[in-house]
Amino acid sequence: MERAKKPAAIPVSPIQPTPQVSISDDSSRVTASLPTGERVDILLYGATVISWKSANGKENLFLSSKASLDGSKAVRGGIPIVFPVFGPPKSDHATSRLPQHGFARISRWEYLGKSSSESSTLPNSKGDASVKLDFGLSDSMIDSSNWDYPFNLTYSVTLSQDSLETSLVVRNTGASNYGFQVLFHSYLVVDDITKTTISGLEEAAFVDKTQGAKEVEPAKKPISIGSETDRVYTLPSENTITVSEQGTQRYEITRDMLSDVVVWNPWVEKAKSMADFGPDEGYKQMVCVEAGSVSVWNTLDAGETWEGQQRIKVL
Ligand code: TA6
Repeated sequence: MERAKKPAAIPVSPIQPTPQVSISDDSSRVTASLPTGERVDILLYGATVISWKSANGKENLFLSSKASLDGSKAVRGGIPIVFPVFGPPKSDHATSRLPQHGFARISRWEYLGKSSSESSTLPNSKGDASVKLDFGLSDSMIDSSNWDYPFNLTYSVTLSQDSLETSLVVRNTGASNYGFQVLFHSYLVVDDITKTTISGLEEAAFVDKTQGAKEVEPAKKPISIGSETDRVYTLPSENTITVSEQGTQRYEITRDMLSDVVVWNPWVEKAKSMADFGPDEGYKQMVCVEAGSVSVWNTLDAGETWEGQQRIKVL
């Protein structure tokens, strides 16, 4: 017999799909994906992002076909972390015994965990819109014979539906101050470098490393690339950088506390000269647009903290 007054069913919202995070069986890499299909892969070696795919499966980061992914050397591609020195070590400085671009990209970081955004309650929501992965590196984890300044780094990678954010927190855990440089060495995929332009730098002076670090006045026009290009632009973090192809915007890079932007393409000869750069023609499908703070030494007093961040949005 039916009960006279059966209580109404309790409305239960459908379980929202959530981001998935996994660690490889050999504990060498962390993978995160959103319910909508975006995905990021990060090696614990160097906390190097080696792949960032949009929901349609399109790869946004260039990774050399000859890149070492076994921890034997810095990864040629993705987003290597440059810290505490950019470029060759400076002879008269605390970084003088470090390798080019410092130790962060060639150290094994630890995975600290994940956090995801609140599930969207909007109708037809596709679940969590982002996931943040944290990684840590400290002086106890490196060979301090070449850098004996106590530090603690926390590197965060946030995957959202239309962007990837990387941020670095630097803590001086020692008793004396020191200076550091930092940069996210992002290798972006393009279809054809000869049809690519970079805007947002028109008003910025730059140092041209292909001309012996010559200081060059602002070009007053978007950058196009037709030869080896290796430039350090200095401009306020508020300026957005846009990478376009055949007039269509492809990436937008915004920055916080990172007042330099390096633009690099090795072109034919330099690409061939790098044993881990492949294929030889690969320079046609990539451009490095690197947000950093490298034209000054960022000084941290004992106990102080510094944070810098970039966001690469796919347009
Ligand atoms: O960011 C540009 C740059 O400093 C270039 O001068 C070139 O050396 C590039 O980095 C790659 O450096 P790497 O040490 O990874 O070979």
